[in-house]
Amino acid sequence: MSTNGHEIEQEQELDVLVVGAGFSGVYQLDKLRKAGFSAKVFEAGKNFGGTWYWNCYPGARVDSDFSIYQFSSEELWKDWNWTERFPGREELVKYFDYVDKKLDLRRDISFDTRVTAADFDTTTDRWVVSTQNGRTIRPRFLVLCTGFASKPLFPDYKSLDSFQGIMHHTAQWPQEGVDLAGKRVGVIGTGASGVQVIQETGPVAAHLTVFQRTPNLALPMFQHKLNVATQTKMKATIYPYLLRRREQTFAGFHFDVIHKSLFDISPEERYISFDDLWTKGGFHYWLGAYEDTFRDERANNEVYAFWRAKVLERVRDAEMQRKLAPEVPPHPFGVKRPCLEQQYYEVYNQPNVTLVDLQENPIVEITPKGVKTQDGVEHELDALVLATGFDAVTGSIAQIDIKGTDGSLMREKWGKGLSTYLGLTCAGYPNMFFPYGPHGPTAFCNGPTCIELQGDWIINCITHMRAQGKTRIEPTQEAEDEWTARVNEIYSTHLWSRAKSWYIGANVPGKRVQTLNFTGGIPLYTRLCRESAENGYKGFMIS
Ligand code: N01
Repeated sequence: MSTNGHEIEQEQELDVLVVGAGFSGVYQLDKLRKAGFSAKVFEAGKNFGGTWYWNCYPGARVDSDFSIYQFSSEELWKDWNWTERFPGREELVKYFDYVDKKLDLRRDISFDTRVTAADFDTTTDRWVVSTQNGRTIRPRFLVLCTGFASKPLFPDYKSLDSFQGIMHHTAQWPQEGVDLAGKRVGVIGTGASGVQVIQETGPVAAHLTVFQRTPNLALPMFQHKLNVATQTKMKATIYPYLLRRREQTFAGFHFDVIHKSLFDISPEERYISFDDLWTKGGFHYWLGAYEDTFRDERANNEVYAFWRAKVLERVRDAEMQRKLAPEVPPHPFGVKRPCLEQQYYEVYNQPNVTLVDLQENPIVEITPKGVKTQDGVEHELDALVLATGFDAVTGSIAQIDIKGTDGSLMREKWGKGLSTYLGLTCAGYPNMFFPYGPHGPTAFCNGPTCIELQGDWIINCITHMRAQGKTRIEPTQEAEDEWTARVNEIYSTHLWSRAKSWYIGANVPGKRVQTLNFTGGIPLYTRLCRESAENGYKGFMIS
């Protein structure tokens, strides 16, 4: 049998096709197999890791503590030890290798297999899924574990391709690496990717030119090494508590926002409290902040002022200070994702580093030799790093030609306004789920936490259908409209719209600006999902 000229594979009875072999896809595969389903994974990369496979640029590193940024099953954590509080990309790749061996995953995974299209066949209640390398498969369920950052965003500068030196996007960095030592390097973008490349490259480049459009309100990582003895002790005591605590906090970390106003305490107590959060490192100063930080601009200004004072202490030159930590906040603190830095600000004290503020002096074109700015200067470069981010959250799914029951493409449906039910499913697209995607807690949650909570919900749902002898599930339009209205309502009560960020699609020229995430926190999200399931999958049509 053939469709679109592709041979349909023998696995006519496959229960689930999972797309992607990062944290989410690996979790799905293991749990689906344990629940007795047949499952396969198609992965575009040549190895495990998803985002950790592709983002192999210099300095790539996780921004969550080791203890919670991993799978929560004891089967996996009991024999694994990390070497740093915030593990680097190489260590995460090794972790995936360990997980693969432990769970015997590889036999059900096809690497180098990019899914390009999926059509729902209403006569058989199966998806017909096609890949770039000519495969077609017909699973009952399709679980898109494509992550929030699998469609890189390239800047639309005039003659970008004319550059004659080395040029790569951070998310398409060559797996064999690129030696930037001794080179004249330019970096466009100062998001988390840009900051990591800059702090790694500044000390070794002949010259580094940073092209900054918006300063990153970066926070100190306070990295440290770990030893096995400490982790052995933690495993016997606190580990399970830390991992379970993730389900109880706003952003799925082991610490929570402080549920009171920062104006309920004295200025002295506030300063000491800010300093304490700061000293803990990581995201404590952001996701462990007073809750009015994200709703009340006056509270937010206090948080920004403390952040700014800390940064100014570290940067010597007044012009650099002005560009990196301006007196007037570029946007409210924390409504656009800050990143974790290590010696990032000290890089700007080096004589070989130039910072170009693109708000004052925009790029006019890319030339064969480098980057030309409006002041007429041509910044000559050997290498240009595009740290310009992603068509995030929806882009990962919308780039696949997914056709629903009425033949319309998912990207067309979402182009008119994002709508989902529970941030997991869509009306008109039966038997399809997308963990860690649009309208889920995604960008507002630690990755593995979100992936496990949503992943369990999906597997329980499919298990319920098998027990009932059912073959098709999709949300009603009414349930989807209600969910979408709820997501938008929760979003509108906070300051999130006050920064142009990937959280709301504002980073992509022409993309509709709207919330792409559920911003109500993990406890509320999981309660709403659980309530649907406990009420016979309320909001869904099952047949
Ligand atoms: O992408 P970004 P990212 N001209 O969109 C600039 C995760 N992550 O890859 O801010 C000039 O945040 C853009 O400028 P502006 C993490 O969740 C985690 O860095 O839009 N500049 C911005 O500075 C993160 O939030 C880690 O004004 C242009 C930058 O490029 C998410 O992934 C590491 C431009 C893009 O920043 C995305 O991070 C890396 C243009 N035309 C990523 N277009 C960890 O540490 C864009 N920019 C775990």
